[in-house]
Amino acid sequence: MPKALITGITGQDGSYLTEFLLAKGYEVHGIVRRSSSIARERIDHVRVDEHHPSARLFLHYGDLADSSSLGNVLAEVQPDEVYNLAAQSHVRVSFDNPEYTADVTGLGALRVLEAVRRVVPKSRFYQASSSEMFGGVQNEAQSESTPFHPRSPYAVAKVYAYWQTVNYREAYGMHASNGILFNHESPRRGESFVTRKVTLAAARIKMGLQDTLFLGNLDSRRDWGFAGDYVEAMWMMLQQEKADDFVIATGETHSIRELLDVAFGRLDLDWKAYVKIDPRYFRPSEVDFLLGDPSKARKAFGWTPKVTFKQLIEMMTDADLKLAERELRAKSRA
Ligand code: NAP
Ligand code: F7E
Repeated sequence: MPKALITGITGQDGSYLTEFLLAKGYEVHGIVRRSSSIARERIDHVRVDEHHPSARLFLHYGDLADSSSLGNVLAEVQPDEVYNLAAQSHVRVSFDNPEYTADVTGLGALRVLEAVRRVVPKSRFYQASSSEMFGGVQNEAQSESTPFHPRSPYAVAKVYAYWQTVNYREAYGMHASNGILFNHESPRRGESFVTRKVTLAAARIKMGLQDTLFLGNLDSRRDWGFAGDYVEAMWMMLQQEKADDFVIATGETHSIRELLDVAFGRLDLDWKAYVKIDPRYFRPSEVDFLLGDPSKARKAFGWTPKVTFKQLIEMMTDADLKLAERELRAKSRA
């Protein structure tokens, strides 16, 4: 049975990748942080007692800031594939916590690479690289050959991790690949990212639980896809004979205004009546335009996205409406 180790297993992508790999017959191991509250709700539905003979999902304490924990878990698990998804992943927050972001998102990837090289050098390695690395590029589709111009501490840290991954491939012959993923979302997206913030607010407004939505820049454009489609691309990359770097995107770009149209429109609401601008959500330097060209991945291993932008935002809005209905019921019982 193939074994995979996932850092960031409790995050949006970690949870979809876990489901995907379990369905493919893998034994899945995840690194989790020790935190004061147990935040594992995204993977609770696939967890069974680890002592049960049929168990195929195992969690280990570790941290990307702690190399010894990474080496110890790799030595114990001996994975065939390592997916490095852990990061301080919020761009706005990275301006407030730049050093921490550099440590976890940048150096953290180096720590995982170095532990893999020392302990399990034959393992295949996936680095969660990001379209934020393109940053300042304007009005043209971004591919693997587009130069990077990072515009946040987060993006700078991801560029560092990207090049470490390339260097470990070239210097040590490791099977190490970068997936340069454009924004991908789902009903499990963190509530402070803009898609989820919008779909949750639209649903709560519909149920009378909220009357205003404060946002920042409504003019930026993103290439938004569905996280469930994108984790399949991560796995496909590691099945290639030769490691390489691939852009994963839909090839379509939409503004925050279009996002608002679809989410509020789904609930027969006009967002202009509820949205207010709060400059606190502006970023010191913004990425105005992202549009990915995924043709290299399509040609190499046939990956294409299945869920469209409209289907994605409607799926998220419908899921958040259920949550808002539950919240209203709980309130009326109290
Ligand atoms: P996410 O939901 O924010 O999940 C981040 C994960 O990293 C969580 O499991 C978190 O654990 C873990 N983590 C944070 N700091 C850690 C540390 N010091 N040690 C160990 N684990 C730590 O992110 P996501 O959206 O799933 O994204 C997955 C990866 O892809 C990230 O690296 C992100 O930067 C990158 N990426 C995301 C997108 C996107 O649009 N979603 C696009 C391109 C690249 P806790 O649960 O304990 O907080
Ligand atoms: O912002 C604008 C904001 O925080 C998208 C991460 O997963 O994808 C994500 O980074 C846009 C920006 O995602 C609000 O200014 C307006 O232009 O949802 P976001 P992001 O910064 O693109 C990349 C690919 C990653 O790698 C990251 O890990 O929306 N915006 N008003 C807002 N954004 C937020 N969060 N909140 C607002 O109120």
